[in-house]
Amino acid sequence: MPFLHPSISKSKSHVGFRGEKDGVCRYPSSRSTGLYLFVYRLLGPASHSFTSLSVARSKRPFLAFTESNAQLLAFATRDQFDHFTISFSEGRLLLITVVHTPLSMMINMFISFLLLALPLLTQAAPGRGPWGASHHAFPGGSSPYAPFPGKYNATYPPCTNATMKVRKDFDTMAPLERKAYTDAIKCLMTKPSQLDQTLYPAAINRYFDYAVIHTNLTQVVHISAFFLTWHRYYLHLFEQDLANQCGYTGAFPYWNWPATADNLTGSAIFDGSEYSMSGNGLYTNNDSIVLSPFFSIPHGSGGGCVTSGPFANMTTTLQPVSIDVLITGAPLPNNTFAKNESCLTRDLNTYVAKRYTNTSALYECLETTNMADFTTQINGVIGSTELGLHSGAHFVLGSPGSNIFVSVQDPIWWPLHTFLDNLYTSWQIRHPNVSDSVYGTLTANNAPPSANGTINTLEPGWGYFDQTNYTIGDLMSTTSGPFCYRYDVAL
Ligand SMILES: [Cu+2]
Repeated sequence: MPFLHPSISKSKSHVGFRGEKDGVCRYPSSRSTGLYLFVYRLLGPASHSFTSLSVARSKRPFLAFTESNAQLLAFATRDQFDHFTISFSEGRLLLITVVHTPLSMMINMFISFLLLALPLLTQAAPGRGPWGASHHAFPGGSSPYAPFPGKYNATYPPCTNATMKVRKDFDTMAPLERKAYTDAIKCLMTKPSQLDQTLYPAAINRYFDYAVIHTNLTQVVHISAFFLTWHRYYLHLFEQDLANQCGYTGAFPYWNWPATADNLTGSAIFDGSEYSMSGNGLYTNNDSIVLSPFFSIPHGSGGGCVTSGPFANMTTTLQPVSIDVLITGAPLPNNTFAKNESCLTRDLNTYVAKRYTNTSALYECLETTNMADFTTQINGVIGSTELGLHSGAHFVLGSPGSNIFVSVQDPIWWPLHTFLDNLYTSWQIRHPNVSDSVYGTLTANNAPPSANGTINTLEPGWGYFDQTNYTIGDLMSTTSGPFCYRYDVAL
């Protein structure tokens, strides 16, 4: 295989380059839309390994991969950079791909499979490499991946019982407090979007900015090491936004899945009154829901537009994205952020609620003793024939709430995920010795393959809502750093 000097070859759909000698490659993204950047080190004999790599960027740091043998070194989505510069020396077998059309999906998948096959075709790289655990692989500490200096939390006031907020079960909140919460969400839907409307036409207001940012990062922050802490901070940002933009200072509620599983539409959260989170969708005679060739579930009792409660006749804009995109690590389809207006739909599903989000499933999850088992109880195993607790809660809702990419459009998403955060928090309290565990890699379902996350891994950010360089470890305690809250009842 010939190895090229730093060079760039560009076609309509794909830009890739690889190099073996010192050099710099620069590629601007300013005139392109839908860009995804993947930086790979191809596995090969150690004598040909890189001695340095730096990625300059002007918007967000790339995810850092410092473990040896890491195949995917960096990955960035379109809103995380506006140009990048790669410089390397004594390098070999580096491949950078910039992807921005549907054709690219095939190319990138091909590259991923090639990478998986490479260790078999070449001598495996030894355990120690230039990206071995040490940060000293980046001389002078100039690496964008180096830990940021100083602890951010010096700037936060101490969290005391007096300042700690308490998050509550939606069904136990006073009706007027529930209505104040949904009023605040509706207020956020009247605030203008801050996103580029040419890139994100679906972002019709500030509320949908949250949905778009979540969609854009879905392939990094689910079924990955970031999942629990990224969502914890994302909830926190939304809670703060309800206060800052819309004056809501009440409790940030959760949807108690097992408590409502037996009687969804009879519970305060789904009864369709003005004090609820809106009720079921109108009944439509849908087919059963096929999750894989071996796994389908009966449809729920709705399926059509939501016509009751605070979110009656609400408009959604993002159409569902296939779960295959998450499973394969393919780029998001080009039309992901197109404005596809429709009514908010729900298909409340008692079968799923009783089967996957019942009380015994909850305690089975809480009693797991390590993060790997906890994660499996929450999310199940993609492609298997069971759902986890959290994935089950999403499938209680029907579309769009069941779609991992675009579920944020249904406002019930916030209480749903707040309960997941309660579950995470309660598990941490029950298992203090492993409460700071991290499980998973830096890409959803490890596609494309990536390194394991650690407490020192930088979070991928929350779009424009927050650019702070938090590590996973920074977001593990609900009573330190940026957080100061607890739940009314520990599970
Ligand atoms: Cu999510």
